[in-house]
Amino acid sequence: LQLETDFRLAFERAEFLLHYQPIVELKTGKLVGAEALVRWQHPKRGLLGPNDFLPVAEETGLIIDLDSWVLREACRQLTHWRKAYPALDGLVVNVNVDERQMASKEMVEDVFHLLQTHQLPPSRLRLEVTETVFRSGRKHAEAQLDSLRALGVGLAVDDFGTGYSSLESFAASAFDALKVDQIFVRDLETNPRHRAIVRTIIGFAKDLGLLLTAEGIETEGQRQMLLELGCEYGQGYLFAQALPPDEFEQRL
Ligand code: G
Ligand code: G
Ligand code: MN
Ligand code: NA
Repeated sequence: LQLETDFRLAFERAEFLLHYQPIVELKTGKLVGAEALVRWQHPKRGLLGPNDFLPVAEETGLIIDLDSWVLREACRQLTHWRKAYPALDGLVVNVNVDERQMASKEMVEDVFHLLQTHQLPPSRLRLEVTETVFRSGRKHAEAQLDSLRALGVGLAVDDFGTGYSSLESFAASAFDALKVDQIFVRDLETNPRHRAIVRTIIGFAKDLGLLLTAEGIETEGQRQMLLELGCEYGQGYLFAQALPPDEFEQRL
């Protein structure tokens, strides 16, 4: 409960911040994007990661306020980077969106206003959602996804392969990207079953014209194997962990 009280105050005290994990082209290592990952600079407990406070945020419903803040902050940061580094014109920032935020009435309008306010090309923003978005009702979720796609923002399925997705949800969905979950990447070189799954996901993404990013790449061997299998983009400790904005800038 203390954590819940602290969490409410954290907004006023501006204790949340975003770190950015580079997303690169696997073949060249070229930076193409970044995933925004939220952190909480807690006055007593130090720097907390999402696993420490997302459960509280979800239970209390404050996840909607948090995700709104994250979306706003990511757009502000991206706009700043675009002005300061013209070479970053094509950089895409990925933002994680909780299923409850996805379902909220204000979501589509918020995104629309942020894009307008910052004069951001919509394709520079990609929202990551897990397959649980469909849990609250397929019709509503699909309508929300369609509205967001109509704005021109990217939509990625996060942690792909671990949810209870039916392939049916891709038949007519607005998703334009997939993120292969790190559990399949971790032992790609030693587990032929995971390799088979990754190969299948890559073929699936290719056939449906979806952009594919592999997560959790930690070794050069994994990078090589993903390249051989035909995966174009990736993120992971091999390239960089999630970095504070100033450290991210140093890599530009
Ligand atoms: O940064 P880390 O790898 O610890 O993130 C752990 C989990 O927290 C990931 O599954 C990620 O999707 C989730 N997460 C990180 N930032 C956000 C955020 O801003 N909003 C939501 N809803 N989830 C986030
Ligand atoms: O949103 P998502 O569930 O994909 O969150 C990504 C999470 O994975 C973040 O918590 C991030 O810190 C973590 N992560 C990113 N790269 C690596 C990696 O190379 N190895 C491991 N073990 N975790 C990673
Ligand atoms: Mn993610
Ligand atoms: Na993921």
